Amino acid sequence: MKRTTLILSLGVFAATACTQRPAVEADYAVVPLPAEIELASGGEAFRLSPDTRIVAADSADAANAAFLAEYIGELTGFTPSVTAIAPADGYIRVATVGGGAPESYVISACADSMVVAGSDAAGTFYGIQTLRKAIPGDAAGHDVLFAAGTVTDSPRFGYRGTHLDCARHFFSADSVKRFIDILALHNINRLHWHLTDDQGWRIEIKSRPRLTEIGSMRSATVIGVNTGVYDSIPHGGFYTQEQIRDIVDYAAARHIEVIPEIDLPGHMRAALASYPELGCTGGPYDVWQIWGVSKDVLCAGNDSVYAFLDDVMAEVTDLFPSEYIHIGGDECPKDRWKDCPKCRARIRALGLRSDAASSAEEKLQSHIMGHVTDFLAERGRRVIGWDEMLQGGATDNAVIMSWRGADGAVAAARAGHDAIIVPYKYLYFDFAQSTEPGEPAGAHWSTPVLIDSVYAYEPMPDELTAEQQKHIIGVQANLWSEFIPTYSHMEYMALPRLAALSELQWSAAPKDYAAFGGRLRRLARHYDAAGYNYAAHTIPADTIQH
Ligand code: TNX
Repeated sequence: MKRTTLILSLGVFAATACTQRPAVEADYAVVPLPAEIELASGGEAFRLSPDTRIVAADSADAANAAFLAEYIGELTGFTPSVTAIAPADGYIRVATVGGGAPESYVISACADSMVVAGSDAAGTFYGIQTLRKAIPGDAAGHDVLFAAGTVTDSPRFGYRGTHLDCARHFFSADSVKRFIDILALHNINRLHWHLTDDQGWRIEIKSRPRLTEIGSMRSATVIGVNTGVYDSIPHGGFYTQEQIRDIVDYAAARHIEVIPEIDLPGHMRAALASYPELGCTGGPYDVWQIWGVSKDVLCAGNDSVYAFLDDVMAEVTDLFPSEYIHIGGDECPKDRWKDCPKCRARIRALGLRSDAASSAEEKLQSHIMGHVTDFLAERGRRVIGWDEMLQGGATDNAVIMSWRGADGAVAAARAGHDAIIVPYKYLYFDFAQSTEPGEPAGAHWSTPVLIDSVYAYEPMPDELTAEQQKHIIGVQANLWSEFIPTYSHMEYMALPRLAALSELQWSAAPKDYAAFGGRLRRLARHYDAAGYNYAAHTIPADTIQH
């Protein structure tokens, strides 16, 4: 209520006190909703105009300030200059001041100036995102009035992820950068980059050139849901190591860590097509042209497979400085291992026996995952794996990504593992976003994921104790690409559901779908300004009588 009154009075101010240029009013209630917005009633607003300067004292602040200048330029048409010394008034100071929770910030506004103060460089960046989103998306040609007051904010979860599958369909390096910009707009700080799968290998590995020479190209793709009819159009592409370094840097500048996924020991058919000796039968294999779960997986009894994984991971860790490396572990049928003399011998040599909890083959999978985990641990990295990792027993330090529901996260947290919440019913954005006729299709094996159910989802399992809940380190949405062949379609699947995701990840406020709708409608003007492709019809309409 207080806010509404103030905005009305600002309106009067805008009409009476403005100079020649018309002004629009900023609104701090953005997506995701900041923890505290306190307006100074009666305080005069700060006016952002072409005369405004951005002040940054050092080079780290200047990097953040450059983003703010660019965002203001995109929205208003004028790009403020960045200076080291503050003028008497009419400036926005951007400063990382230390203290406070990680990634937190305070914005304060008064008539003379604004300050965006972060606890760390990421916090300052999120303050800038809030300031940016507070500006109406259709502010072109206008000054902007920021109500006097304070915004104090920090995130609920430290790991705020989105996954992008570039293996089933390849998206260009420029598209991936555009996607990273979208993540930044939503305060998302991890890109889980799915780079390898049965249908394509997308990361250049210099010591194993056939992975991209052969494995990055499939000669045709099945039409629809494994209909038996093929399009006879070759599909392929991969990221060179140079492109990958560039993407990692681009993301890091936006405080996003790129976590690569090399999915193993299943989902490896593109690698098997490149190096058939890595499979139990020796092939031949093709880069898969259909969807689903392939029975052909890496042979876990073959020493050269372990050497292969070491070689791949050596280059992966060289390219990606991320704290985590995702090593998959999902959907690995054991059919081939059961019949393979090398796998049988390895099971015997390791003394693996089936018991009530897991089969000998599941334990063999834990063995190969453990090998990679140890290799990565020696290089200071932690692994993330899909919740199937729990089946044969996961290594202590592994983070479990719970996709088949929240049960995997609950089991993981109880066993002392960190976990990330990604249940497909709520957070798989490759499912359609509405039930309307004509809704662009996505994955088909579950029901559509509607934005209101995403928003309403509470990610923290309440069956965990407070101590166990500390193991739930974050929340993520996944965008698989079997049925999403173009980047533009992918962007549409992501938006606006990423807005609801970002509220789960960032905000601890009680749910209020109507209020979220208002914030989302304003955010959608930013989508328009940036030219993003999004499902506008899923945004709740404004039902309040004005
Ligand atoms: C399940 S989630 C998969 C993916 C598919 C996805 C399609 C997971 C670990 N495995 O391989 O792409 O469903 O929705």
